[in-house]
Amino acid sequence: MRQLAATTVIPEFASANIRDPGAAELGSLQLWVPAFAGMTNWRARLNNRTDANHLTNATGVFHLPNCANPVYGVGHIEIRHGETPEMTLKTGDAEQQVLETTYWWGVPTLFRCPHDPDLSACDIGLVGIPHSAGNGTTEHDQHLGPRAVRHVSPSARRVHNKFGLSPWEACRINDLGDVPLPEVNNNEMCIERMTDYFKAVSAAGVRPVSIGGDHGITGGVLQGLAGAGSKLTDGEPVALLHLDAHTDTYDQLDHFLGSKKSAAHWASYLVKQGQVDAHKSVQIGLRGNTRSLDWLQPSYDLGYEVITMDRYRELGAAQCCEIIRERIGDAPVYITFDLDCLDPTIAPAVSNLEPGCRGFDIDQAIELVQSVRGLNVVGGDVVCLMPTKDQPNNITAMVAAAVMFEMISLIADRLSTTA
Ligand SMILES: [Mn+2]
Repeated sequence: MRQLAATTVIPEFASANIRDPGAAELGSLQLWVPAFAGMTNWRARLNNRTDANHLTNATGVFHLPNCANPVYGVGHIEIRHGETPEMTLKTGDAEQQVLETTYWWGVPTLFRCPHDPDLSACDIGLVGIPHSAGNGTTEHDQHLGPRAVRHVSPSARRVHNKFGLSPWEACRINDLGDVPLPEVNNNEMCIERMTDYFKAVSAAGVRPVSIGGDHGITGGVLQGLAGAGSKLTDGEPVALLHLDAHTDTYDQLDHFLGSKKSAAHWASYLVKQGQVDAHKSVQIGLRGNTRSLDWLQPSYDLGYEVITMDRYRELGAAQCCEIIRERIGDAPVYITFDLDCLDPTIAPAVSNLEPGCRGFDIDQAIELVQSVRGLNVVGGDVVCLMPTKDQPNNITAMVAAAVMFEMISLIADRLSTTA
């Protein structure tokens, strides 16, 4: 959140935005001012005017159509020929700004972005995928994840200090809403619905950051987003940066508790179908569920680079980041973040807790996510949040929002530097 003083002077205003009134007695002047979250209007006046009449003319109220999004408010003001166009812009609503950053105030959207399902209206689309049937026979309530993150994300950080970036100002970012999944308990139908949805997202060139949902959603998302016919990846499979306690390549199981394209299978079938290039992909943080000693074999067979939690500790973070970047190269990257890669002390409300071996702390996980900075990140998801385990303080939902913010910032950073 950019802090605004009660009065903000915008010096470049003078040269950039004046239309010289020329011979006319009155000319007009347009204001283009960045809109910040919390701003509903701006008041402007000309500093050098003293008489009341002129002041009346020179005071405009600029209604910003959209508070949380990086649009520009447009105002109009009359100016006399020859007048010094130095302006003072006053923020009318410091109190409004306080309200906008309290999570419990207002109608909750993801990061308080505008809810707009129009795919032509954004560069980055935030999407809820309320799905549990890919793993839900044992772990219900992952479908409540999007609602839980909408609840807390207005209080998430607004700027990325390390990148020196406000993603909301750098890109058009909207909450597209939820993928409609009326066949709630029919996993295969839901996966098809997701695929159709993300085909449209890809065709629009929108880069999605989703909140699940069990990990089965990644199958639905990437069937739509990547591979043959994809506009977003130029027909290519994606390189996957996959942070997880589990391999999700359970090829030895024909189905997982009745689900075929399940939370345990997506990382396998996407490779076989050509939406993921395992030879450019990395699975990292694996530490469970080790019921057999050959638990990693399917991932090796598929061609993944596999970095277990033990190997991560052996190699160290810097070398792991190097392996990731080298492996991905200039391929389109998709980041999938299973919250169970984090230690349960940090993310207690996940579907499949793995307490037997320490997981990542938040700095370690975010360092790995940031390792793809500058690469062609086409999207990401955060999965396996179980809000019903997240009482009393919503900490896992807040962590999920923090990871989403990293993905949003990576994409905004790339788009604003390559634009
Ligand atoms: Mn997973």
